[in-house]
Amino acid sequence: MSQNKKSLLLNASNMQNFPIYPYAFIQVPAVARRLGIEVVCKDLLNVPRQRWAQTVLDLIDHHDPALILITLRNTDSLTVEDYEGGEAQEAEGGAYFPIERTKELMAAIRDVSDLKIAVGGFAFSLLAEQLMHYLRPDLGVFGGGDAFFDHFERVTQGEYEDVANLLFFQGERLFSNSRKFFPPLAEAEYTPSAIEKMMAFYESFPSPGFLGAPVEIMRGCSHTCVFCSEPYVGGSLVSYRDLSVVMGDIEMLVDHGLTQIYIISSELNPEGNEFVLQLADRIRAFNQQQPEERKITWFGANYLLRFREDEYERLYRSGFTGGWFDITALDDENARLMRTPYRNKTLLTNLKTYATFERQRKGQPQGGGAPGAGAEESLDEAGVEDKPLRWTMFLGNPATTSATIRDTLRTADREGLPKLFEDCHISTNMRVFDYEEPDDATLAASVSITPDLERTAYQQLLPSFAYPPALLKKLGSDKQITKMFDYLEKTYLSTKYLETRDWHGFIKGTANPQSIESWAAELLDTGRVHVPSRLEQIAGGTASSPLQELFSDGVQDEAGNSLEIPAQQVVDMLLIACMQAFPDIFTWLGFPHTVDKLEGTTPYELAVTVFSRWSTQVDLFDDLNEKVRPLLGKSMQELVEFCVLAVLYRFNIQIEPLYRALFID
Ligand code: B12
Ligand code: SF4
Repeated sequence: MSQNKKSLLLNASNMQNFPIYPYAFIQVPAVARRLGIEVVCKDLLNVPRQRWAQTVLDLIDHHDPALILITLRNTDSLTVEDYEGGEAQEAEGGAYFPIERTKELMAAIRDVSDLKIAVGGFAFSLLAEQLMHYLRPDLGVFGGGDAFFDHFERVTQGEYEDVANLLFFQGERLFSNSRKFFPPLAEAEYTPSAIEKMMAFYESFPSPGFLGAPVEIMRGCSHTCVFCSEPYVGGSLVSYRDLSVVMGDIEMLVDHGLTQIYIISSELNPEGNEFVLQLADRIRAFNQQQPEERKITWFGANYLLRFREDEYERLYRSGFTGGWFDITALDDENARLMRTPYRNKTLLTNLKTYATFERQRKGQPQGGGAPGAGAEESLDEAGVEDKPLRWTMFLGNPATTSATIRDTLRTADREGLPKLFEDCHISTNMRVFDYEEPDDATLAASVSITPDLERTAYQQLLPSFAYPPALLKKLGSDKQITKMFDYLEKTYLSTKYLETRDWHGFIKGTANPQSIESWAAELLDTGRVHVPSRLEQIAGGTASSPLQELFSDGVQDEAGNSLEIPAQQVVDMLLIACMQAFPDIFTWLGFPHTVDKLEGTTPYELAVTVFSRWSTQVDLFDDLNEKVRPLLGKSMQELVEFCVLAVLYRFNIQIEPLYRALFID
């Protein structure tokens, strides 16, 4: 009797609001194909759950498989916002619980079939033993399925010994065979029919759509960052794929009209830049020989921030469109505890190189013209997106304390980083898993979320998030941590806060036309102010109509122009005149007292000044009032108060007692 060499591969772990064609649907059949085994793939995302059993039955009737395979890609989304807050409640199809969906799929299969079920995939591998008990499949496969398919015939006959990476039950006892990390496939992974199926999937899921065809170039990572499970699942030895094979897969994709490639690896450069630069050169050489519609662009999942400017040029000239990098903090102690491969000595230079290069690429000011000028291809071919220049940090990690943040803010400011980035994103917490052996403090600071979206004590099979224990103690709740990081990322780590200034709202909330007119008149009387004609107009009442307009209900003037700029001009004018009239008061406050100083100050510098003397805004204003009362009349006292508020608002300084330790040792 000839051996049945077919199996079904199902996926119930896709994400409703972020569907991707699982790369396992390309890789698993490719590994099996070498041994003459056919794998038929089916993603269940667009099949209603009540029809899963029937769908499986139809597939079994049609294909007569020997085994049913399931891929479990993600344990959860790793993002707490997907489980808490309004959006989670309203998520189409419910919040994202792929382990639960996979359990439901197991039950649906068991309802209609006695075939053995084998579960594998990244998430399964991460929690293999626990998931064997929870899902109760017949077999589990850790990591690569190479040995599983090498011994497919034996496995289907129930002979499991010596099959690397296999987990199975005998009675109630769970056996877990020795583990082996397999390198990426040495042969082509794609076939024309696999490509067609992938594109049919994206046709049925237009949003967010096709992000690029995945092509693996290397596997494993030699680093051990605490927040990352990739070395645990992929191994600590980096194995490289032959670039000719990689290019073969890419060419096949291009032949099918797919020119957008998603390069798969743990990092593009875990052991140095040379390999990925060689890939860039190969792609560039390929692109040079292609007509426009066949030139490829490629995105690299993650990369370590270790490229020189000329190396970035080499990458981007080949159609590279970027990737992510994972920094925890600008603090070596935190980096050491989180085991990241970054230390400030080189990280700061590399961050600046990155920011400078990106700014040039986007044609923003900051040295030089567009890089690559005179090069054979313009970098613009890589597609210069109009997104803000952003950096990200895993600052909400278990090792973070107030001191970590203080060092990070101080270093960022000293190095001028906030001015280089238009945005910053800080992860406020970290997904916890048992394999990392979290300490008691981390476990006590962890929350797990049930499928009913209730919080419960830590259980790693549920989406589980640890907030920094030291910050929880200091700030009192995870909400406060989120609020604080949101504030820091906008104000002290990027220029984002500038976009959120609302000067029209500010002036309406802190002054009125009469007060402004009398301030202007009194300022002129001091004789110490270099008077802009507009201030004279305001003082003389001739500007009263535009001034009245600022305080009307609308946000636009009669001609339909925004009132934001006129509002800011009036505030600036009053502030500058006030600094000229009463420089001693500004000096006493430690605030800038000239235009140059105002423009040269950073939010961080001002925050340090403020927090070195006051912990609340009330304290600051009490002291200020005491200082100015004997010196100035009522109206000028109010003006000074208005100007101090304007300076605090301009730099987005929030004088919260809890934030003091982030600036002052
Ligand atoms: C590229 C990538 C993306 C890209 C995908 C682009 C694309 N076109 O495919 C994008 C950015 C879209 C993405 C999105 C997400 N991703 Co992602 N992604 C990756 C990355 C870097 C590679 C994924 C990949 O394709 N790997 C190759 C595949 C095939 O590996 P695999 O699934 O493990 O399968 C192998 C084996 O397990 C085996 N196998 C698989 N199944 C089975 C079954 C059987 C029976 C057998 C025998 C064998 C077997 O065969 C494969 C070859 O060895 C990984 C990290 C990494 N380096 O792996 C993260 C990773 C998988 N992503 C992750 C996450 C969390 C997500 C998101 C949930 C993020 C989010 N909040 O939106 C979404 C999920 C989207 C979705 N619908 O599933 C996490 C999952 C961690 C976890 N604990 O669950 C990872 C591990 C990143 C990380 N370090 O945390 N991702
Ligand atoms: S270097 Fe990257 S892939 Fe490697 S462990 Fe750290 S985060 Fe994970």
